[in-house]
Amino acid sequence: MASQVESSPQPTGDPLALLDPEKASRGAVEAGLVVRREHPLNCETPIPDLKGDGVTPRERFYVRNHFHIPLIDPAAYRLSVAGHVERPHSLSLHELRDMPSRTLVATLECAGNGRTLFRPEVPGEKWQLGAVSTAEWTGVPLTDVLERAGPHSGACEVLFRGADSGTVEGRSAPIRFERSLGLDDARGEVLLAYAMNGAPLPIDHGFPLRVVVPGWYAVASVKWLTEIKVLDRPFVGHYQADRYWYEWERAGRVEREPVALQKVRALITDPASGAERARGPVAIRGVAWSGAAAIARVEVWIDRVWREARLIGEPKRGSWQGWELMARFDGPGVASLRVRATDQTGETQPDHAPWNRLGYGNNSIHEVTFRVG
Ligand SMILES: Nc1nc2c(c(=O)[nH]1)N[C@H]1C(S)=C(S)[C@@H](COP(=O)(O)O)O[C@H]1N2
Ligand SMILES: [Mo]
Repeated sequence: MASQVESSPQPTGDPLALLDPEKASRGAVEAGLVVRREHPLNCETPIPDLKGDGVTPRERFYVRNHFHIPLIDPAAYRLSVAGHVERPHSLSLHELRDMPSRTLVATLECAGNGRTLFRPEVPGEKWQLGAVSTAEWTGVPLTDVLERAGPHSGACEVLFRGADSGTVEGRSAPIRFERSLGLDDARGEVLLAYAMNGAPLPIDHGFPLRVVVPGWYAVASVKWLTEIKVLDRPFVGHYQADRYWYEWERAGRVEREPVALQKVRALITDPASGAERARGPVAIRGVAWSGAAAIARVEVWIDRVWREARLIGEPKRGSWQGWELMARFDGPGVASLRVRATDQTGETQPDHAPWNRLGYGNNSIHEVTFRVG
C-alpha cells in the first residue's frame, strides 16, 4: 500500500515499563558481574572472564546504561526508518527476522573503560578494566535497511534512537539515548542485531533490537533501537555533542576529537593481579584488540625484555584475539608483567594514555603483579 509507505511513520516502540532496578542489579550480582552502579545498572565483567578463545557468556557481558532499562513488547514493536529518505517505513520484528541475516563476532568496549586509572581523577562511571566483552551478534545489515528507505542526496548522517530516556546535565527536557554515524560509516559493517550468542538479545543488552558497530567504542551501538532517522545535517544531541569527545589541553589550547574507533589495547587476564603461582613455568594469557585493524603483535615485558606472545586464532578486525606466553619464574618474590599490543596499522599502546577531561580511550599499557612462591 503506497500511501502507507509514503506517510512518515510515527515514532514507535515506546517502552511499556521499566525493568525493576532492584531485580536487575540482583541478577547482575548473582551472575558474577562487578556492579559499579545500581541505578541505572552499570557493571563490569571480571577480568578472568575475558577470554580470547570464545565469546563472553551473555550473563557475564558488561552492562552500560545511561538511563533505566526499558521493557519493550516484541509483538507491538516496530522499527521506524524515516527522515531524509525516499521511502519512510517501519518494520516489525517478524519482518526484520525475515530479511537476509548476518552473524559476526564483535567486541564491545566502553569508551570509559580504564577511566579510574587516569590521574588526576576524572568524572564519569568508575570503570576499571572490565567494561569490555565479546559476543556473536546476528541481525540485519544496516545497509539493507537503508537501501530499502533510499537516502536522499544530501543525506549525511544516520541517527539511531533508543527507547530509554531521562534527564541529563545541561538540557532542560528529558532526552532519549541517541547517537548518529556518518553515512559512509553507516554503510560499513553495521548490524541491527536481534540475537546475541545465538539467543534473543537479553533485555539489558537492548532487546528486541540494537545496533552493533564493530570496532567502534560501544556508545555507537545503540540498544533498544526504535528509530532510524536519516539526517541532512550533523546531529548535535547530548551524547553526540556534549559527551564522547576527547578533550586534551595542548600548549595551552583545548583540542577536541570525537570518540570513534576502539584504541589498540591488550589485557593480561591470567595470572590475575595479586595471584600466587608456584615457581617454574607460568602460562601468561590475555586478550588484545583494536578498532582500526587486526592485531599484529602482542609483547609481554618480563625481566626487562619484551617477549612476543603467541596469537591464538585468526587475526580479525572488530573482535578481540587471545594470546599466550609461557615463561619461567624462579622466585620466591613478586613478579611484574606488562603487555603491549600493536595492530596491523602499526599503532601501539602508550605507557600512559593522554589524560583527557572526560576520561575516554585509556589504552595505557596494562601491568599485573603476582607472587611467585
Ligand atoms: N539505548 C542505549 N544504548 C546504549 C547505551 C545506553 O545507555 N542506551 N549505552 C551505550 C554505551 S556507552 C555502551 S558502552 C554500550 C554498552 O552495551 P552493553 O550494555 O550491551 O554492554 O551500549 C551503548 N548503547
Ligand atoms: Mo560506553
